[in-house]
Amino acid sequence: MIREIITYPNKILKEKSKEVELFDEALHTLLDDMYETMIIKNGIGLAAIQIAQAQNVLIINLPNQEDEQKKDDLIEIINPRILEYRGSTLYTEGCLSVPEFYEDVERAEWIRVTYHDRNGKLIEKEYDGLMAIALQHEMDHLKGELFIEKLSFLKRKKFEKEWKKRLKGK
Ligand code: QAP
Ligand code: CO
Repeated sequence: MIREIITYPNKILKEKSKEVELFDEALHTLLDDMYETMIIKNGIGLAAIQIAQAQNVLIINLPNQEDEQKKDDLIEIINPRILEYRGSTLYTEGCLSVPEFYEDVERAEWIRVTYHDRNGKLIEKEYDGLMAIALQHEMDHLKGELFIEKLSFLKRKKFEKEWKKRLKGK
């Protein structure tokens, strides 16, 4: 089922998500709905809070080297923890909850994480490149944070100006 994506400045996006306790059918339905919703909206990552579910659940589905987005490459992440950060990198980020705005954000370039899959199996992995960036972006959603809150003062001003202009236009 396709769900509605919550957009800025909806206060739901500020909620802190809670740990998943049960790896049951309800969780599987949530993950399936998140995937359907993300794909229809042309996303590569989505956190559950973006469809108003305050649970520590996120999905990431990066395009492959041929630039095709394959469901085989979908990563479902439950209750993630970052154990270690290394380096830093700059990437022009976007977010389905802040449509049509993109800006450079600085993040760690390498992370070591643990998380659970949809069946509750514990996984430990290291990520770099776009996967590391996407995972940090999505994990910020679980804390109630958006990428626009990580911008420098001047870039944040630029965002506020653009957003106000857009509200007037609509
Ligand atoms: C998070 O972002 C992310 O404004 C996922 O009009 C960010 O899927 C992962 C999107 C940076 C890696 C790097 C945004 C689609 C999708 C828009 C997204 C839009 C249509 C954003
Ligand atoms: Co986002």
